[in-house]
Amino acid sequence: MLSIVEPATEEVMAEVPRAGTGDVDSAVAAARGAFPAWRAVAPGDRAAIMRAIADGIEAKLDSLARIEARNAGKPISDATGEIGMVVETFRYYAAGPERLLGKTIPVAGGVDFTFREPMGVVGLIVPWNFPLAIASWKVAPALAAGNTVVLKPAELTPLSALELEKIALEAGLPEGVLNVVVGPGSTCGQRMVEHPDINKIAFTGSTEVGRSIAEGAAGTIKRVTLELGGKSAAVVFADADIDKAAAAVPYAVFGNAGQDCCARSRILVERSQLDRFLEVMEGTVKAMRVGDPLDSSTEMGPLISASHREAVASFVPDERNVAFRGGVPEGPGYWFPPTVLAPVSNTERAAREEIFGPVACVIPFDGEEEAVRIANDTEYGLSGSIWTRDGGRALRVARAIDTGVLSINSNSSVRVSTPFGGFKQSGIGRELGPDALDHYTEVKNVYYSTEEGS
Ligand code: TAP
Repeated sequence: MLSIVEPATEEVMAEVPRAGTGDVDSAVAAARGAFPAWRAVAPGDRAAIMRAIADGIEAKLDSLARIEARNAGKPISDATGEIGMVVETFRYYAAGPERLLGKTIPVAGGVDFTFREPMGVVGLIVPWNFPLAIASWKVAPALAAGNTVVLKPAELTPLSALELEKIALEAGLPEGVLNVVVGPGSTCGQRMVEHPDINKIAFTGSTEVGRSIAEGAAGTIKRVTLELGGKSAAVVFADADIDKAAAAVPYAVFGNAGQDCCARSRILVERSQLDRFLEVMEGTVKAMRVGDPLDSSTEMGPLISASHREAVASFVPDERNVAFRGGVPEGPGYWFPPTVLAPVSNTERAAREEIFGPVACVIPFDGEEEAVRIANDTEYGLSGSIWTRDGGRALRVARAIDTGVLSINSNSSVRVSTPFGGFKQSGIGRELGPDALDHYTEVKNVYYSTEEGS
């Protein structure tokens, strides 16, 4: 059995059976068996089942949010928003089955047209930071396109995925179409990657594991989409509303206790406004409410585990570079205070590696060219923000930064209807929006001869 721990209390909140590679094989066999019938379900009927799943999740929104808040240690207000997004994601992709449109292409001697076919069995591997939200970004388009699914949640946070499996069955999803396997990545995840009967792997997690998945998938030429790490920049120009930016930007690093691939953990501030920016930011960070995830006023919870807290702490070995910090509760829980390092050079370890915790690096710059150079001086390219009142500059810099998702005068990263994913070592492919369906279908081209007698 696998003990599921609540990071805010360090207590076991549930025990679940732990799968091995044989369970992966059984899940793949079930998914393979269910595929012909599921792909043949009429598009309107598939859409109706997707909508029923959304309704089922919505009916259990409060209990799912509570599971997520306790198991992932995230504030209940965030968890409630995330489960709301899961509902929205299933509703959005419920339109998918009836919109998998092909093309007709002018050719000589006949008619040529394309179909968007399901891939078959898709293996979905997700992390612990946004457990059900990230699972839904994959499960919903995969099912909409007519695939069957083997879903592996992170061992630390499997409870909401197990609930989803039950809700989907109650909503009318046929047996075998969605199969949740709770087991370690090193065995069960690896088996999925190598399994000859899985046609595609969609993965969210670290760049290191993403690399091993790309290698493992090569053996069977599996399709692979990867959503990986980030080291994104919030670029604050001197002409921005500095007070507004300094009050907002901390939430783009300390949200989800920094365990967010989109965290803008490098805060680039134009040198002439550095002092004012830090002054306002300090007030915001010190006032941040860090504590019980189930308290509706909490803004930041604990880290996911003791070992992860150790990894985060290694980026702050002493107080030398610490400009200021927020507070944490006393007692049990994997707490780490919101911490701001300043001034930091972009060559330092804390500015180069993904910390995945509540540690922000404030990096001064002089002028637009240097801002773009520093923002791009990273192996990652997932998200980012630009804070300025100059519209032309906002668009110039947005085009110049090599990253998949940018927001101007905002921390926003993810919406159900817009594409999300990374440049460079932050990943391959896009989730959400209309683009995601492309990643769960193969294009088939058919030529029909119109020659006489054919
Ligand atoms: P990982 O250690 O990469 O784990 C992610 C998932 O992969 C888990 O389900 C894990 O299983 C599984 N896994 C581990 N080793 C595997 C292997 N060899 N083969 C197949 N699967 C394997 O990441 P994490 O620590 O959970 O999450 C943090 C990372 O995810 C950060 O780098 C973060 O940036 C990234 N992330 C990215 C995004 C996007 S959208 N780009 C979103 C969230 C997080 P177990 O944990 O159960 O063993």
